Amino acid sequence: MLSRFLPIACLAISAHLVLPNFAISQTPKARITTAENLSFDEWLKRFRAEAAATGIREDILDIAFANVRPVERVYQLQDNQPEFARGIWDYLDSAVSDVRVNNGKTQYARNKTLIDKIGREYGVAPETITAIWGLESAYGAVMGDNDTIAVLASLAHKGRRKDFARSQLIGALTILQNNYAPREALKGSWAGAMGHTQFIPTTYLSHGVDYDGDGKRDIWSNLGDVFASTANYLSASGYKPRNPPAIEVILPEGFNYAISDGSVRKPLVEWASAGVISTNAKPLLGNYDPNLRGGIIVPAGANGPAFMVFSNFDAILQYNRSTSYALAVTLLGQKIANKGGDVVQPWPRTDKPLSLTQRKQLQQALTDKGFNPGPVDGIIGAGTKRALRKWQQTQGIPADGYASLRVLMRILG
Ligand SMILES: [Ca+2]
Repeated sequence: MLSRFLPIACLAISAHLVLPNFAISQTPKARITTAENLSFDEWLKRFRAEAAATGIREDILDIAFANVRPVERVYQLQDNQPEFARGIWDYLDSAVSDVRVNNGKTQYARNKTLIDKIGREYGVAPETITAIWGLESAYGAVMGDNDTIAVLASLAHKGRRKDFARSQLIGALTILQNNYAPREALKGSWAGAMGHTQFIPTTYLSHGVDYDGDGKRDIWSNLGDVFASTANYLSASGYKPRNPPAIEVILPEGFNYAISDGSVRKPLVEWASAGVISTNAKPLLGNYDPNLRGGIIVPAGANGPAFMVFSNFDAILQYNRSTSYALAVTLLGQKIANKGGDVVQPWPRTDKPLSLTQRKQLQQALTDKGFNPGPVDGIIGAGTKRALRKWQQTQGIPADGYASLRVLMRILG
């Protein structure tokens, strides 16, 4: 899964605080693996031959790799797993800060005609387009100025995700060969995400849009291309206009937390009759489509806020496979549009995040007890949470899948 790789590392380096965009379309599987012990120049020679075999022209390869040298720091960034995970409330504090909200309102007002028009054409709420723009690049302020070809070549030469980087590098070369962007424009994050939208090359190729029709898909400086590319990707991921991505809800006493992973989807009317109520001034029924199918998530466990998530939340997750990210886009968008966005129920801010060692201890304990959380790698992903829920059910405690110190103490006995 994508979430098992870079997003964790990126929390630590986040110049622009957001998890960069790793939501990608299916990437072609690399056909030829490269040897770890080749020098960069030997690797490049071999790679150029492979790229040529896929149809990339020699003159494009010459232009692409002129003066390209390996970028050593990408390997540290890639391997940087933080000692302490952040609580989602810390992430949201920065992702949905007053500064980002106010900048979002200013930027939306400044570009309202264009964003509204593109929103109508693609069927995406203007505030969702604006919020993604705000999270991906702080509204274009932080796009990264790494040379995309150089960082991708470095990651394709060595490291943990060579095949992924290699397919992105072929994508970047295809961008040049298709003349969608000039060589000097290909800049972005250390991991290959580019421009205002932080698209990786394969996403750019599959969903980038030349909105103004000048022949370029300019996600670095043309805001029409930027907004249309974002809206096009969301629309292709199943985004539907008029429905919210998520709303905060209060769960009834005795709620079965085993289904609080968002996977059980029911019509809103059924949740309402089961006692789920809205936290804002709008009651659940009468303000939303009663047949809208939603699922429940509790990102910080049973002692934190609960949200009902809808298909538009899933579409945002295609952009970046992180619940925190999708929630941030939702709340930031609601605030930009003056449609709420304040979380009413308190986050468990006194919970200390588990250290890397403690996260591994938890996974090891779940493994030892036969709950199969997957690899003991300190990354609390879907597998660990599923295993934790199963163990919690055997203990008769809320099966919220939330990895807290309390739960660790209990499982260690
Ligand atoms: Ca264009």
